[in-house]
Amino acid sequence: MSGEAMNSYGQMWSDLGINLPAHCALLNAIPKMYGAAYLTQENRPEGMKYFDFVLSEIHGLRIQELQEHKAKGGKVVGTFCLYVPEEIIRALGALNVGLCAGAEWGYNEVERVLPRNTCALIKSFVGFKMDRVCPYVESADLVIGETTCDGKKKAYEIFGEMAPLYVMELPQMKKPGDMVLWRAEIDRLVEKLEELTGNKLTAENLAAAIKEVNDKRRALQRLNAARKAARVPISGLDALLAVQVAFYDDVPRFTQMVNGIADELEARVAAGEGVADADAPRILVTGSPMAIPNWKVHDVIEKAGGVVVAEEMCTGSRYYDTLVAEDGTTLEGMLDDVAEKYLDINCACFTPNSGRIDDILALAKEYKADGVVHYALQFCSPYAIEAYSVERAAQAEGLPVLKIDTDYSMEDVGQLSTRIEAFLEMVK
Ligand code: BJ8
Repeated sequence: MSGEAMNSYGQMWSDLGINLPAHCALLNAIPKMYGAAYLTQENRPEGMKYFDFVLSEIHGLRIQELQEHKAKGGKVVGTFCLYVPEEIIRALGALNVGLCAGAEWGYNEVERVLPRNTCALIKSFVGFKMDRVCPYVESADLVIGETTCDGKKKAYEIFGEMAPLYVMELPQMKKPGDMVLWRAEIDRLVEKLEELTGNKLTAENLAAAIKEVNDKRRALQRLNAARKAARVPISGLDALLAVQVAFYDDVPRFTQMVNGIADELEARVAAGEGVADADAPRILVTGSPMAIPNWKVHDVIEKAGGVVVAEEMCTGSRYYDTLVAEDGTTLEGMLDDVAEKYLDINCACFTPNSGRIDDILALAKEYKADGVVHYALQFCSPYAIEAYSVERAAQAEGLPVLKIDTDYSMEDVGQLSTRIEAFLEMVK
C-alpha cells in the first residue's frame, strides 16, 4: 500500500483503535512477502491483477467498505472456520469476514497467555487481537467461534475476554444424533444473528443468500477445474490466493472476477498454454488451512519446479466442492440443507474422518497428481496424526507422500526446499 493510501486510511484505522506503529510494520511486511512469492511468477493470468489490487488494499478499501456498511446500520461478523454458515450471516444482512490468522504476530504477548507449543494459526489470531493490528476483527460486531480442535476451543475462552464472541457447538462425529445436535446449533445461530442484526430470517432472504454463495463456490469450481488440464493454466499460488480472498471479499464482485479468470483459463487450456513446464511434477497439497499471507509451501514447491494442481484443505476444495441445495421451498427445509452441506465438510477434528481420505484420492486421480504433500501446522494434532492414514492410503494407490510440519516463520525455508526438491526429483 502506498504512503498516500496509508495516510488516507490513517483516520479510519485510528477510529478502529488500531495500534498504528505495529500495524504500519505489518503493512510494510506483507507487500514484501507478496512481491517475493507472487510478483516473481511468469505468465500469470491477466485476471490475477484484480487479486494484486485486493492484496494491496487488504487493510484499506475492504475495511472502508465494511465501515460504510456499518454506517448504514449493517453488521460485520468475523469467523475462523469453514463450519460457520456464511449463507445465514448474509441472509440477515450482515457481512461475513474470515479473520486474520496467517502471520506470526504479537507472539511475545501471546506467549504470556498461551503455551509456546500452540499451533501458529491460533497464536496468530490471538496475537492480532492482543496487538490490535487486524482491522477486520476490530470491525467485527460479533466473532463466531466453533468447538473444533482443543486448541481453538480453549483459546476462544481467552479470546472471548477481548472481543464479542459466540461459539457454535460442533459435533465430533457424523452419526444421525450428531446431525440433530448440529441442526439445533444452526437454529441457535439464527436466533443469535437475528438478535444482532434486528432482521428476521425468511425463506426469501435465505434462498437469495444460498444462491449468491453457491455462485461464488461455482466460480471457484470453474477456476479450479481448469487445473486438471495437461498444461496447467494457473499456478497453485494464484489458485490458493483466490480461495484465501473468497473469505473476505465482496461476494458478487468476487464471483464476477473469478468467472473472468475462469474464462481466461479455459481459453488457455484450449490453446494448450500453461504456466509450468509440460513435465513439471503435479502436486496435490492437503492438510491444515493456509490463511493469508501463508504462501510458504506452495511457493517452495513451485520455485523448485513443481506445480500445485489442487488443495484438499479449507483454503481449497473443502471450501468450494459442495453447494447448499437450491430447491428448498420452506425456511425449515432450507436450514436442513444448510446443516447438511456444512456437516459434510471433512475436517480432521472429526472422528472417523475417512471422507477426507476419499476426497484426497479422488482429487489426486481427477487432477492427475504425481505426488501428495501433506502439510500440518506444527502442534496441529488433528492433521499431524491424520497424516499417517493419508500416507498409507495414498501409498496404497502408488502415490508418493511427503509429510511436512511447519509454522509461519521463514526459518525452515532452506530445509523445506531441500526436502521438496528431493521429493520432486523422486516423483519425476
Ligand atoms: S474446518 S481445518 S478451519 S477447524 S486451529 S485444527 S491448524 S490446531 S483450523 Fe480448521 Fe475449521 Fe477444521 Fe478447517 Fe489445527 Fe490449528 Fe486447530 Fe486448525
